[in-house]
Amino acid sequence: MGSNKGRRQAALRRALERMAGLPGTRIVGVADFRETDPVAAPAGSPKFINGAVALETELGPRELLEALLRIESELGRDRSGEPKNGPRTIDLDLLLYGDLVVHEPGLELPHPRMQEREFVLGPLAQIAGEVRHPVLQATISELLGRLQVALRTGVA
Ligand code: PH2
Ligand code: MG
Ligand code: MG
Repeated sequence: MGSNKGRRQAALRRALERMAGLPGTRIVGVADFRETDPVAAPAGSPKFINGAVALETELGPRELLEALLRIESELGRDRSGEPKNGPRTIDLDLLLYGDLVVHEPGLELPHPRMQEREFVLGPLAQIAGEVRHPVLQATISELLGRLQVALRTGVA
């Protein structure tokens, strides 16, 4: 979850409430919100608040993705005219869905860039550190450790 426009914390909290209200869905983990510097975003973009949430759900991956996109628009996200990675009131990305590997238009699982992004792996490691990435075959904590070394040594 991320927000870098408007009332960022409030948007994340409202998104959590909406996710908890989805049919057949409950929240089983919520990472602390944290402020992060924008990555791969237009110059001068405001800082983000990022978080991560673990859900148990009876919704399939497509249904869940559609539900997340619907929550984004209900919370006021307007994608029309939004530059690529431009400021957004709320961004809800599906990172993992169990061990599922999917490459379909509009749905990629695991999220193809999650291992390159500290703002993703940091919160995710807090709630799912021992979960294994089904393609990279490393835990989220291991991926975070590797990324931090790469960022420190300038290899990334
Ligand atoms: N999301 C992006 C691009 N860059 N940077 C941070 N810090 N946090 C994000 O959530 C984020 C980003 C695309 O969705
Ligand atoms: Mg998104
Ligand atoms: Mg995103």
